[in-house]
Amino acid sequence: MPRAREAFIGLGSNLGQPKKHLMFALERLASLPGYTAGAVSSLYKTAAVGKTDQPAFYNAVCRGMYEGTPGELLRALQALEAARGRERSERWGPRTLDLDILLLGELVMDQPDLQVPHPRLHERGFVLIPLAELAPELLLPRWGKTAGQLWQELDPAEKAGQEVEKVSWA
Ligand code: A4P
Ligand code: MG
Repeated sequence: MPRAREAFIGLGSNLGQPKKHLMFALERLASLPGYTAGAVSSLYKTAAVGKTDQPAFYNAVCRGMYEGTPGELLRALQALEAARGRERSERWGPRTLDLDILLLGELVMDQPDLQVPHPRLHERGFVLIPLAELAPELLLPRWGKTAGQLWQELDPAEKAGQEVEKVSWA
């Protein structure tokens, strides 16, 4: 059995009833074999990044301990996405539920189907802001900086249009 690692998972949704999809994912994660749930960030309403002509997203980050391989965690997250009717029609397009592995302890891996830390984490307010809320002191592997530092240091041109607004989970 692999050793337990601290997992940070990014949650996103911009189709149907986003809060319900995210709450479903958090509930199911809490009972995922090998996963021990920890804190969940605030909920954020965020302007779509990448492909901008789509509805605003709801994003959050959760932390927990995961005892299993990275591939097992990816497959478990993809099963939860599928359970919410996720269809992969276009890259970066609208989705009912997107679950990304952001960090797995100190692990750095770069395989075609799985990169950890998440390769675009450092340029996205919808990840960095909730991550900084949950783990303000954590130095992220690969960058050796905190999430807050990465956000502050991000090129203003990349930051432009990345509105991130805290909203209620209720
Ligand atoms: N994959 C590789 N590494 C990982 C990882 N660390 N965690 C692979 C999860 N998956 C990982 O993902 C495509 C493939 O990435 C998977 O098959 C897996 O093997 P996907 O979820 O099928 O497709 P996607 O999400 O459309 O693509 P991608 O490249 O993962 O997109 P991103 O980077 O996740 O961006 N704007 C706002 N405001 N909020 C958002 O949540 N999300 C995206 C998606 C774009 N803009 C957004 C948001
Ligand atoms: Mg994804």
